[in-house]
Formats: sequence, C-alpha cells, structure tokens
Amino acid sequence: MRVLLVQPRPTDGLGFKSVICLEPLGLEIVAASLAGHEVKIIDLLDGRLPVEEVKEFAPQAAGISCAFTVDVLQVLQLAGALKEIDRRLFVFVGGHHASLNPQDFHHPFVDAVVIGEGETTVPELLAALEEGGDLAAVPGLALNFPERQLFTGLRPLLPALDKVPLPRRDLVKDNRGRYFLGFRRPVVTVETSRGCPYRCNFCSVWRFHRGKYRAMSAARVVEELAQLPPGDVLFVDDNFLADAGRAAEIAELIKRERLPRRKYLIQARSDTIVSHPEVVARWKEIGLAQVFIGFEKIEQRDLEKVDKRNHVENNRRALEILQRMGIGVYASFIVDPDFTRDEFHRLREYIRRFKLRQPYFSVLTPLPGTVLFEQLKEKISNFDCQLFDLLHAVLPTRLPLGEFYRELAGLYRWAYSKPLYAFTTAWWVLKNLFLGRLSMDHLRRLWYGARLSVNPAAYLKAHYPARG
Ligand code: B12
Ligand code: SF4
Repeated sequence: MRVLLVQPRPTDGLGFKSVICLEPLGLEIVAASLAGHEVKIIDLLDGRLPVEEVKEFAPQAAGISCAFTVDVLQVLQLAGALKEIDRRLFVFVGGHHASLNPQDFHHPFVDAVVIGEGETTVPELLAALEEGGDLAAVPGLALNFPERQLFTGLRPLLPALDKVPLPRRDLVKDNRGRYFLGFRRPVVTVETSRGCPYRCNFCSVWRFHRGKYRAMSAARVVEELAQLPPGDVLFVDDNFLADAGRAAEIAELIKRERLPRRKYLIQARSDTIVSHPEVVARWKEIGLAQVFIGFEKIEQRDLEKVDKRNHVENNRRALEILQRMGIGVYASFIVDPDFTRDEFHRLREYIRRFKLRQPYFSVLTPLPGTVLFEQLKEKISNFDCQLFDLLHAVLPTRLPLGEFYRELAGLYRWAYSKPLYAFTTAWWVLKNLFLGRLSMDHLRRLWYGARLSVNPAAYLKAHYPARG
C-alpha cells in the first residue's frame, strides 16, 4: 500500500516549540516497520499540508502523529484536509496523547486510533486493510463508528526493545538541516529505552508505557549510533541513566568501536547522577555535553506533592557533580499556579544561589492521562487544548492571571539576560554564524521564541485568542 505519515508542527508560540525542532522519530520507527509498503513522511515544517504532493503520492492510508495535547486541533484539521483530498483514504492517528486519550479522535475525519507502540500495530492494521480483513481482530486499536469507538483490546508491549526496527531516517533526509535544539544543529535523536520506573503525578510517560521500563541492549544502541547522520545526539529516553550499568556499557562500547566523536545530550534524574558519578564521568569522556534534569521543586515538601520520589538535596549534589565535570545543566522547575510573589522570588534566589545558567520553567499542568489530571480535573478552569503546553495556567492562579504571567515571564527575562549568559550567547552566535553552522533564519526563530517567553502579553494572548 501507499502509506503517508504526517508530523504536525506548531509554527508559532511559546516554549520548546520555538527553540527546539526535532525529527519525527516516532513516525520514522513506524515507517521502518512497514517493509513491503511504499511509505512517505511529510513533516509539516512549513506549517501547511502540501496538498499537491499528497495528491501526487495518492496514499491509500494516512497516519497522523499526535504526541502532544496541544496538537489535537491541528491533527483533526489535518485529518479533515486529507479526507477532502480523498474520501476513501483510511485515516488513523497515533502517538502519546492519542494513545492515552483516544476519545479526542472520535471524529468523522478519523477512522481509527492506534493505541501504544505503532511499529507492532500498524503493519497488522495495513495487512487487514489490504486483505479486507476484520479490523476488530487487530489488537491495539480504537475503531471509530458514528455512535461509538470500538476498542479491540490492549496489545502487549514489545517484550524486547532490540526488536525495534532502525528508524527510517532516510525518509526525512531533506529536512535534516532544519532540525535543531537551541543553537545546536544538526541534531539527531535516538531512543534507547522506553518508560520509567518512577510515578511522578504530573507525568504521562509511565502511564503510556504501563508502568514498565524497558531498554535496548548496549550492542543494539551502538549499532544504531554507528549508522547516524552527522550531528549532536539527543537521547530522548526520559531517564537515560535508569539502568546505570547499561549506560556504562554503552559508553564503553562507543569507545571500543571507535565511533566518531559527537556531543551527547541526555535526560536524567538527579538521584542517579548522585549514585553513579563514575558513569557520568565515562560519558563525559566520550562527549556528554548536556544533561536535562527535572529539579521540579526547591522545597522537599513540594517535591513530595508531585510524587517525585527524590530529594532536593540530590538536585544540589547532582548539580555540583555536573558543574565540576564541565557538563551543561538544563534544569527544569515546576511553577505552581498557586505561587505567591514570594514563591517566585524564592525560586529566583535558588537559581541565583546555585548559578543555574539554563533554567526552564513550566506551569504545573494536569495533562490528560496523568494522575494529576484525575486528581484535579474538577478544578481545571480552561480545557482549551492549546493551553496544555506547560506554559499556561489551566488551573486557577492565586495571583491575578496577568500578574502570574508577569512573574513567569520575569523569571525568564531575569534568567536569560544575566551579563555572563548574554556574553557567552553572543560569542556562540558570532562564532557559529562565522562557521556557517547558524543561519540567519535559525537565529531569527530563536530570537522570536526568546522574545515571546519574556513577554507576559504573549502568555495571556492564548487565553483570549479572539482578541488576536
Ligand atoms: C523529544 C520530546 C520532545 C521534543 C519534540 C519531539 C518531536 N519529534 O516532535 C521537544 C523537545 C521539541 C518536545 C516539546 C514538547 N514536549 Co515533549 N517529549 C519528548 C519526549 C521526551 C520523547 C518523544 C520521543 O521522541 N519518543 C520516542 C518515540 C519513538 O516514541 P513516540 O513518539 O511515543 O512514538 C511511538 C508511539 O507513540 C507510536 N507513534 C508515534 N507517532 C505515531 C503516529 C502514528 C500514526 C502511529 C500509528 C503511531 C505513532 O509509535 C512510536 C513507536 O513506538 C517525550 C516523552 C516520551 N517518552 O514520549 C516528551 C513528551 C511527548 N513531551 C511532552 C510535552 C508536554 C512537550 C511540550 C508541551 C513541553 C513544553 N513545555 O514546551 C512541548 C510541545 C511541543 C509542541 N508540539 O508544541 C509530553 C506530552 C504530554 C502531552 N500530553 O502533551 C511528553 C510525553 C513528556 C512528559 N513527561 O509528559 N518534546
Ligand atoms: S517525570 Fe521523569 S522520573 Fe518522573 S515518572 Fe516521568 S519520566 Fe519518570
């Protein structure tokens, strides 16, 4: 069959969406499972569906990714646009948000929702479509009928991640230069594990992976790394060091196999960094450049409220270890809608005290599919999916909303306009412009994202879209 896979993209707005743009790894893996089919990935980097390109490809089935709650509307619009091109086209939706909230896609433009790992379900779905088989016999689907959704039963999780096919990165090779992470470009993403053994109440990752943590063997990881296009490598694993022994083995193997030197970026918990500084040191030797850590809170009792099962002291010690090794720390903090001005002030003081150069602030958001959502759904004051980007308050704020956003934008302004940060950034920009690694276009986009994040009106705007 001719199968089209579509990655929606936000073209505008606050937060990560303006300063990071990564390859559609989920779709590349789904595509890799479709040997025997003709597959095309369209990544909507320019914001619009290229209708002529779709018509020319004439797909028989089209899958759209919906990882993020904020993407729901765009996904439904895309499904409508695809059906308009060809009424007979079988349209299915998959990905993180769709899997946890299939009801959002009980819509005439969508035929089915794939729940969970796409690489196991999609091949069977297409085989059933091709052979005129019974879709209800394919586990892992929500099939749309006008009056209801029919769930075909849970599909077991892949028992061994080594069986995950190597992502079809070739299908997006023309976009390679357009994927970036802040100033880093090119960037390649790699997944080496799924899920997380922890149970933070605001996080949907462990829910999606049904509480299980699974990892690829070091050999499978290095096999994939050896075939990557050039660029810094971001491991998208939520908790790369969850199995510290495995992480050490991967580093060892990278060295032994003499893979070309690269910069590596990981996400990790502070407690594992504190318990395994020797593993971090090994990674530093082979190129670990940056670690993303969810500090979340600065007080122990607040960390407990989000069920992080960690200690604020670990955050401080992990920071010390990473700073001593010269590894960049990207620390994220949760700003509670209940924050008073004093709490904003204390967060600022903490960042000053520990010399955090790249803090990230997100607003506590009960994402659909999380424990927090179940606990707080009655209190949600605005269900507009566009606000679920972790930068807007969907719960009532203690401060008047405008003041809350003034404080939040003020945190960003304060953190990123410190003289040392401004100086090193200017130096980076000049160096990379000179070396041709940074284009004016890329720079404009980053500048635009940065300006939005320090402007309280940009946050408020999404609450009153009609006012423009
Ligand atoms: C990398 C990443 C990003 C990247 C973007 C990745 C991309 N290519 O677009 C960046 C850093 C930009 C990012 C941004 C954000 N992110 Co993010 N991100 C992730 C992360 C860590 C990994 C995603 C990934 O690549 N996984 C590996 C791939 C292989 O897995 P996968 O995408 O799930 O794909 C599998 C299945 O889902 C399925 N599948 C996927 N797509 C499709 C499509 C079809 C048709 C089918 C059938 C199946 C299918 O098959 C795949 C193979 O099994 C996840 C956490 C996670 N573990 O998922 C959070 C996560 C997805 N992000 C999250 C959030 C909240 C955000 C932001 C809102 C944060 C912010 N403050 O800005 C923004 C939103 C961006 C936007 N669109 O507006 C939440 C989403 C929750 C939600 N309900 O919205 C997650 C789950 C993290 C969390 N802790 O809760 N993110
Ligand atoms: S926030 Fe991090 S540590 Fe907590 S459950 Fe999610 S992935 Fe695991």
